[in-house]
Amino acid sequence: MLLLNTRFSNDKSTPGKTRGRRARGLVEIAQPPKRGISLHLKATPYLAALSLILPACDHQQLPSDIELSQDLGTTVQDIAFTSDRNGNEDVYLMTLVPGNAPLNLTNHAGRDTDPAWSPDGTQIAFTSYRDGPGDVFLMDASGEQVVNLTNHTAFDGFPAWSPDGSTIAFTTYRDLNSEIYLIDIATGEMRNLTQHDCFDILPVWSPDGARIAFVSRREHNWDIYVINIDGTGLTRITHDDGIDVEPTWSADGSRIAFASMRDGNDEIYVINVDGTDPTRLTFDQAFDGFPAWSPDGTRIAFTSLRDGNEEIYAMNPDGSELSRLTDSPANDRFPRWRPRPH
Ligand SMILES: [Ca+2]
Ligand SMILES: [Ca+2]
Ligand SMILES: [Ca+2]
Ligand SMILES: [Ca+2]
Repeated sequence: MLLLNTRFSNDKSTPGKTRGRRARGLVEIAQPPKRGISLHLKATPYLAALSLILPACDHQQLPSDIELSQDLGTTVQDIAFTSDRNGNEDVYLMTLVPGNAPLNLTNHAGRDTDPAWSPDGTQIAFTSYRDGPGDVFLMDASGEQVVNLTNHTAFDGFPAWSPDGSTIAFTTYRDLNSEIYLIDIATGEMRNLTQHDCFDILPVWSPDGARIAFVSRREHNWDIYVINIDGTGLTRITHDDGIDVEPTWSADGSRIAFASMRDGNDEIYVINVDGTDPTRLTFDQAFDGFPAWSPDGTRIAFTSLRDGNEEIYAMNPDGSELSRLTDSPANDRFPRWRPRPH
């Protein structure tokens, strides 16, 4: 789940400490940002009691002894992700072949997180706090040519790159409530897409570039919405009293995977873009969040605390064939698949 205003913890908190720290952050998401406090979204594990009895289901039971595996069952692809394994948050790149250690792309003392690939796989947009309360930066996939794209005193972050490569959508607090803005990379021209006085966060582009899915609390509950790029056609996708966040489109554009607490703890779900057939994919009492659908449509990567610290996993879009992709005592989160060259 998502939090604002919390710091990445370098200590290896007990689940109880983690729950308390992040629960405070979840409360803060509803509050206006305070001066000097950065806006940042965080995983919120264990908000439900750990003793919660999960509802019975006929879903395939996941194996309890998942081996570390970098065999995705598909073609080799790279994943950018966020980790604090070097002492502070940086954006890393892992190549999913055995023996390859993740490469630290940002390697900066400031917080660097939330990678988003350019559609040709040559650049990464990311959120960095190195210049203040959060800006969208660009860099080459090698970590070079770092540029501050937004350069504004208010928070700007959570970038998403348009499929045609021309535009980046991002979350911004410059209007004193969070909105989704679109910025033309070449000209710097910006447009407020959401224009609503409630929270609008976490944009992701549809594969055809025509729509953006995002998260809003405009109906007093966190839900997934879809809107056309011209600002028309706003549609609410999720209709559940639980917190529904972190959308990611399927490659064919027909479905959206997301994270939700609707069943009492953070789990990954998938739903048709018309709002029908919500289906739960993960069944673990630990935190599961930050889903990312692979460009070839065959896998969904996500973050989970099921092995005691945040690691990145991948599964089929029906929840089967789970594999773990990272093996570090640090927090590894926010996976984003590198697009394959066209
Ligand atoms: Ca850093
Ligand atoms: Ca808003
Ligand atoms: Ca879970
Ligand atoms: Ca880890």
